[in-house]
Amino acid sequence: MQEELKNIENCAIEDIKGARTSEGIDKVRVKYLGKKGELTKVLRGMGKLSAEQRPVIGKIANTVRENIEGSIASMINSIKQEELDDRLKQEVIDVTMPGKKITLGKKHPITQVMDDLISIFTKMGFKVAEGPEVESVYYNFDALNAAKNHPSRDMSDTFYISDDTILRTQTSPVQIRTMEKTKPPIRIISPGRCFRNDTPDATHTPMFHQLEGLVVDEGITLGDLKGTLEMFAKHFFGEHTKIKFRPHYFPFTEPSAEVDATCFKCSGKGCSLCKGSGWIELLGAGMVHPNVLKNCNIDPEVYSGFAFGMGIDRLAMMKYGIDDIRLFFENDMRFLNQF
Ligand code: FA5
Repeated sequence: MQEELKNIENCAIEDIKGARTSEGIDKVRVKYLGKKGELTKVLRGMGKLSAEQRPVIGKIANTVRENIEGSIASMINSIKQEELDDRLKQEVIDVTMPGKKITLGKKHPITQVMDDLISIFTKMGFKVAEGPEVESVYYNFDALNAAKNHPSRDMSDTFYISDDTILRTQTSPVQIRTMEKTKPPIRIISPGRCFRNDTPDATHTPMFHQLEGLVVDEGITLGDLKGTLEMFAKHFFGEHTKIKFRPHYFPFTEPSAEVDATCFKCSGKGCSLCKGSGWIELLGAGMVHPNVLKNCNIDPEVYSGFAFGMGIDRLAMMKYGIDDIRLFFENDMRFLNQF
């Protein structure tokens, strides 16, 4: 039995040396010291030994167990150390390596101009309203007092999705949606995308951006419209900017006007940007037509209002001196990075 115990110890030590992982060591422990392990089996046979032999063999068996346990413990320590060394090697950070360049994104120039406009008008007390880009013919034309035969309704000007659904051609439908939901006093702006079946050229793209403005209250006059737009032009283009109204026609305003500002490049003297006139066209505007107020259940005898709509892309062109609107939408980073 003594022989057998020595043999078990030698085999266990060999197995321990051969185990390279924590799991391997565990298997060895079970193989020799587990319930059905080799050493346990031998110890169970000790009952058959004589009274003199039992303490001698018991002592040897204990020493064998202690030796096996000791080897297992020291092997576990060295395996853990190896595993830690491996991990540290893998996770090592070389602080001398060149860093990865993180390129910061920025807002598209149109979005920057839109943010500027929102900031100017919200300081004047306007709230921002939104409307859908896929719009009904009712909100885009009918409720805005557009005659059934108005040329803008034509397939050649408007993208039709079905007979009564279109991509909105202007932000003006937000006027109706706002007046249906809110009763005066109303003071909103609404920036957003618009779509027209226009052939792309230096000043037209089929998708572009407008900013709508609407004010409705008791006693609103053309003077309020003029004051508001003058304030806007001075903030956007500079303190010395002047504006002028030219009579125009829009179905949803009466009277209607196109509004020009003194050219910010030459201060009204005349240059290549304003084609020598000293003026640059800014936007369309006018007093809200009584029919439009009636369509929204607002009494035109009590309330009056003004509205305006400007092309944001054209304003961005003026502000940055860009002579072709298409540049904004070609996604050329050499162009966009300049803003
Ligand atoms: C309108 O769309 C009116 N809804 C504006 C308005 C609102 C008038 C409220 C009165 C009261 P107009 O069709 O002129 O108006 O368009 C307004 C602006 O949108 C133009 O001055 C121009 O800056 C811009 N615009 C129109 N079509 C295009 C296009 N294809 N590409 C780029 N900008 C465009």
